[in-house]
Amino acid sequence: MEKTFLMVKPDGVQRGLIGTIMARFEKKGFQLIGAKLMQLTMEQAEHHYAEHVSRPFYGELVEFITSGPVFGMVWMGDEVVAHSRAMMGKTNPLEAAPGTIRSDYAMHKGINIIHGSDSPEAAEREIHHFFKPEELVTYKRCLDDWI
Ligand code: RTP
Ligand code: MG
Repeated sequence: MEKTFLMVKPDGVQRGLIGTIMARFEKKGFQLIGAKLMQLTMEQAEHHYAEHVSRPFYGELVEFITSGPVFGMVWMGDEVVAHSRAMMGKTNPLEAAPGTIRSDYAMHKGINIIHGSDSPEAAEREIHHFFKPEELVTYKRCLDDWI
C-alpha cells in the first residue's frame, strides 16, 4: 500500500490548522500510520530541501521551515501521493484550485501551510528521514473493505 509524508509547516501549526488538515485526509479515507510534532534542525531542513539548494528562495525556505514546530505525518492508501498533492493544491495559493488546502488557508507561495511528497520514491526517502520504523503503526481498520 502506498505511503506519503505530509508536514504541516510552521504557519499551519501557529494558526491552529493541524486538526483541520488531518481531518481532510481522515475524511478522504486515508489511514494515519504515524505523526509527531517536531522542531526541525538546520541539518534536517537542508537535507529535506536539498533539491532546492541552488534556487534563489532556498535560504528563506530553510529559515521558514525551522522558524517553529512542524507536524509530520505518514498516511497510507491507494495513490495517496497523487491524491494528497491534489488535495494540497498548487505551490502558489493563487494558482491552487478553490477547495484545496493551499487555496483555502494560504496567501503566499513561500508560506503555504503544507508539504507533501511529490512521488512514491520521495515519500519513502522522506518517511525514512523523519520517522524511525517503530514510530509507524500499521493496522487493519474495520472500514478498509468499504473504502
Ligand atoms: P512542498 O515541497 O513544500 O510540498 O511544495 P511543492 O512541491 O508544491 O513545491 P516545491 O517546488 O517543491 O517547493 C518547495 C517549497 O518552496 C517554497 N517555494 N518558494 N518563493 C518562491 O518562488 C518559492 N517557490 C517555492 C514553497 O514553500 C514550496 O512549497
Ligand atoms: Mg516539493
